[in-house]
Amino acid sequence: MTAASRFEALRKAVNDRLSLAVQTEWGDIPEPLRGAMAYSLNGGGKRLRPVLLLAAHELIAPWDEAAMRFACALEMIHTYSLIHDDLPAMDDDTLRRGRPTCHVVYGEGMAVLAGDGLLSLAMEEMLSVRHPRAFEAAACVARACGVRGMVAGQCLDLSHEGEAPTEELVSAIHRGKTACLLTAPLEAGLILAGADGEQLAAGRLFGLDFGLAFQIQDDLLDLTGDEKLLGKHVGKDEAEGKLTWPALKGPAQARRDMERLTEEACAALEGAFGEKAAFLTGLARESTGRNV
Ligand code: GRG
Repeated sequence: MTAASRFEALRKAVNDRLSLAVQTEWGDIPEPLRGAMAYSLNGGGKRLRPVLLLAAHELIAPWDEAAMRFACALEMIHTYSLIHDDLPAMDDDTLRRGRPTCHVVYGEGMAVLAGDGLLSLAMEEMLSVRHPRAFEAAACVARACGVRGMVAGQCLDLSHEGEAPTEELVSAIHRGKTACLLTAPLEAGLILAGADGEQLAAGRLFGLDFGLAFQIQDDLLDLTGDEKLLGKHVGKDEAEGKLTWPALKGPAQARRDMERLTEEACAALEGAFGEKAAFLTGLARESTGRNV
C-alpha cells in the first residue's frame, strides 16, 4: 500500500466513523446546535490529526476502537478551534473548507455553542473509553488544547497582532496554536498503544517539529496558495499584520526553516522506530510541498 492510499484509507475510516456518530449518537442534541456541529465537523478537511493518532498507534500495535474514539475526539477539538477562530471576534472569516463558515450559516451565537459542544463532546468521548491508559491520554489532549497549549497560542496571536514579529513570539504562537494539537495525536496514540518513555519522547519531538513546519507551510500558502484548492481566503495574514514566520524571515528562509524542522522531526521518529516510521515521515516530508 502506498503512503497516499494508506492516508486515504485512514481518512475514510475516520470520516465513516464521524458520519455514523452524527447519525446514530447525536439524535438527542437539540437543533440547530446539532446541525451547526455536524455542518462543520462533516464539512471536509484533511483529517490530519486523527490520521496522525491512528498512525502513531500503529507504530506499536494496530489501531483499535479506543484509538478511533480518540482520533474522532481530536477532529472534534480541531473543528471547534476552526469554528471559533473564524468568528468575527477572532479572525472574522467567511470561508472554510470550501464552504461558508459556521457563523455565516447558523449565526454567531450558535457557532460559539457549536464549538463549545464539539469540545465538551470530545472530552466526554475520551473519558468514556474503557482502556487502562485512557485518562492519561485524555489528560494529554486536554493539556494540548487548553490554556497552556492551543488556547494560549491563540491568545498570543490575538493580543500581539500588528506588533513587529520576534522569533521568540512567533515560535510561541506557532507552538501553541498549531504544534500542540499536532503533538497531541502522537502522544495519545502512543500512550494508548503502550509506548515506553523513549518512544513517547520521540513522538513528542516529531509532533512539535512537524507542527512548527506545518504552520510555516500554512503561512507560506497564505502568501502564494490557491484559494479554491485551500477552500479558505488567502492573503489575510499580511493584510492584518499577523505574526508569521515568512513575515519574520522572508519566504525563502521560511521554506528552508520548514524543511530543516521536517528533517529534525523525521530523524527523531526514525531514531526510535526505524523503518516503522516510514508512513509518518513520508507524510511530514510530503506536507512541505502540500497545496491544501
Ligand atoms: C479558537 C482556541 C482557538 C484556537 C484557534 C485553529 C486556530 C486556533 C486558528 C486557525 C488559524 C490557524 C492557522 C491555525 C493553525 C492550525 C492550522 C494550520 C489549522 C488548519 O489545519 P488543517 O490544514 O485544516 O489541518 P483542515 O481543514 O484540513 O482540517
